[in-house]
Amino acid sequence: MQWDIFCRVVDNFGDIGVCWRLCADLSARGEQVRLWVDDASTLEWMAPGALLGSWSGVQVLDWKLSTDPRLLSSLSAAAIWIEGFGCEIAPEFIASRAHSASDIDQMCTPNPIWLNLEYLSAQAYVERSHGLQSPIGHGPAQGWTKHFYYPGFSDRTGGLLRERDLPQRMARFNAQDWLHAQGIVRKTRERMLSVFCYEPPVLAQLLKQLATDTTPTHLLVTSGRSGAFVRGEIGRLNGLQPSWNMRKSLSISYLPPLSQHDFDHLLWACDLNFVRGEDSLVRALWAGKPLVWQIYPQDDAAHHTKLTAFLDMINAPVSLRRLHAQWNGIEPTRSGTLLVQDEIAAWGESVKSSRDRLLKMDDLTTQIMRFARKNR
Ligand code: TRH
Repeated sequence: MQWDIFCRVVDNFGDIGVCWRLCADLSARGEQVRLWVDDASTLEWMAPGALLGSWSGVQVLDWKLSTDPRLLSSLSAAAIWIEGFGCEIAPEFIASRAHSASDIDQMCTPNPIWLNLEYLSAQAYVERSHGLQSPIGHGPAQGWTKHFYYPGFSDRTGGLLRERDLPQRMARFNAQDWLHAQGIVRKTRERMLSVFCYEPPVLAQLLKQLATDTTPTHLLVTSGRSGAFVRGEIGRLNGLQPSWNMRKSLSISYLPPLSQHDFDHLLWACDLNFVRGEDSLVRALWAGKPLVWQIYPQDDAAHHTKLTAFLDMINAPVSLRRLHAQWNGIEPTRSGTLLVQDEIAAWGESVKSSRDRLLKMDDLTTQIMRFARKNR
């Protein structure tokens, strides 16, 4: 089938990250995908080759072209349209499809299945809203129907993105080799922590704890906002308390932007993963290692309820909930230990048992493809 997927990049990497992953997964299953995106620059490192057309089955197109009458008149009609995260398809694009076909053609080329792919949440409303219809009441597509499509963590949702070859990739993975290829040396007894975050208020507290811990720690800090914040906090600590890492228990490596494949490898190579947003959270679940999530903050603090729903879903132990409250600035900063070594194994168990349950569910791509076939 031919798919048109639409993505507008709001900020950060999540919108394009999820849309790209879906495109790549569909193409791996033999589908033909056009990705219309208003800012594709992130793909240069997230999916090397994507912009050059070297991913067979996926064509990346500038959003602006979705209003270009000449291009539109030459497009093959897609069976499915997917709007990523509430972005709205250009009226010109819709009109072109609605007006282009004569009545006879319309019979051969039915209206596209039109999905609005929503943000991931473990909250109860997701099950209620998944699959709801939204009839189009005006404009050239009047009479057509859009469906809300909710990813999620239960059988009554659209599921989670998970490529079919993920278990084989994980089985083949060798952490030591991968770290070595990145130029990272893991010292004996060293615990590896990945850091992908916004600006957690207790980061300096965590750094200080790790610097005095008897277990040596190596932080692998991702590029962009996370790297900038970690560097800033370290600069501040150096100024205030130059001897804060005197014991050298803490080592830090700053990573370049990684491809999505390598981002997975990072999570698989570490003993504990700090992740943020939604896509990296799902990848950290698949990694099956203890994880700490910095949720994307919303102005009305709606993310507090969303965070609790996730922690309930993974049946998080009390100590992990406490750390999440602090890492996300929901609870005021308290002095003391953030990472209690004895507790970390229990955090890993809650992630692993959730992963085992989630692996039994059909993944998002399988479910969308089934939905599309059923509704054609
Ligand atoms: O970047 P994010 O914070 O994205 C956020 C959230 O999705 C949020 O809900 C949304 O509203 C906001 O963007 C606009 O976190 P997320 O969702 O984990 O996406 C990160 C993506 O970046 C993910 O696909 C992994 C990828 N990535 C790499 O491929 N390489 C890297 O080096 C890094 C750091 C990330």
